[in-house]
Amino acid sequence: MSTQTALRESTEPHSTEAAPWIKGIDERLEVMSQVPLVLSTPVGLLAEQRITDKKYLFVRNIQDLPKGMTLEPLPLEGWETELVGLIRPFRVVIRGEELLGMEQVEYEMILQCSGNGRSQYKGIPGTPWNQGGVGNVRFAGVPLKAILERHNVSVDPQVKFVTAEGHDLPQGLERPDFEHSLPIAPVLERSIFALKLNGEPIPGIHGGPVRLVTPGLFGTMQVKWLRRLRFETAESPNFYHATEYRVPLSLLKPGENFRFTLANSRPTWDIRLMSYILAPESGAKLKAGEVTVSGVAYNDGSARVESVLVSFDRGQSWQPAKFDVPDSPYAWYRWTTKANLKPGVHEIWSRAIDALGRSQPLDGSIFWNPNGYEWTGVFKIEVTVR
Ligand SMILES: Nc1nc2c(c(=O)[nH]1)N[C@H]1C(S)=C(S)[C@@H](COP(=O)(O)O)O[C@H]1N2
Ligand SMILES: [Mo]
Repeated sequence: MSTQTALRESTEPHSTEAAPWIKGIDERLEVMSQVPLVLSTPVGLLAEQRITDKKYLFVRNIQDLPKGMTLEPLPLEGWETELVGLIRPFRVVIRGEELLGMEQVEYEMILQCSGNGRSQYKGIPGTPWNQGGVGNVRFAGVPLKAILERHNVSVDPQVKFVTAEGHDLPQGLERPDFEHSLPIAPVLERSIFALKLNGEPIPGIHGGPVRLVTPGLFGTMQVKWLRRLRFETAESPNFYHATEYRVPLSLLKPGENFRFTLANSRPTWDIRLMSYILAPESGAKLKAGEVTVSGVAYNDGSARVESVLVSFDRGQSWQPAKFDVPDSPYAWYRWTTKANLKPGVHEIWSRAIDALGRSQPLDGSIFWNPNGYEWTGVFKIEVTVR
């Protein structure tokens, strides 16, 4: 067995033995793994509010931080994050307390695991995400740029990536530690040392007291329990960055073998265009007549979502949904539409299109990739009308 295979298996497994429920989290969240903790949100719960409450927000740990297994905040006092690498001075320590006195910015934004929707690609190992690895939240904190300025840090022009590490450690010695490299441009433009989630100190389970947050990027890039940032010329060769959480640059056939290299693949950085039907839920039984269908849509924030189309006849015809444009480009758009449904079984599909002409493929499997990331296919539910 190659090392690579051994490592791949180590990320799947997930123990399902009972562990104490985290106090305050809604008990309808589905446990996908106990160790490390992975909780998925039934999508119907997301329909209730524009901002996803912490009690409904999905949890995706690759590594647990023992003291972070709580919905309560962790103390900011004494928390330190170091900056190292190709910077001058060559090592700078940022203390939690100093961040409180600095100007804060807030982003309403999508938090979404890049493995969300994985179970729709057929036959892929790994956490079998349905569609519950997503939420729309507000993260607030201090821009990294302001922190660099305050400490008179100069970043070498050769720096292309910032690699972020958390205080969490791998579950076993045979496993590598989790980290990710982010491109320097969005990091300097919009990354924050986030201190707050939805207006309150970030809960331990969501990466408090300090999390590196960069709106527009997938969840895995939002490194929790921030311990260190490395300013580097190259992407990290770390397993979670160089093999996992990557997609091929070319389209593959489902099941095709692929050996990831840094050159033939890219990290799951930018959030993919998506739409969801949140109500009714798939499997619902409805009364014949007028039915209201509602959901959300979003992309990476680089262009407006221009339309959300809904089909009741498996894509033969589409009707435009009404939607609100959020103030933040990184937040989700909430949409709604109505239709008259006759008795029978109906599929309802939703599809977003953005200002860059990007759209959700009718068959999402055309983006099949070995680890099943970045599902971007048309969202489909089935309902029974009586
Ligand atoms: N330090 C650290 N950061 C992490 C992780 C982790 O295991 N350790 N999991 C990542 C993944 S894969 C996702 S999808 C998001 C999930 O964020 P949440 O648990 O707050 O919902 O956190 C990311 N940041
Ligand atoms: Mo993730």
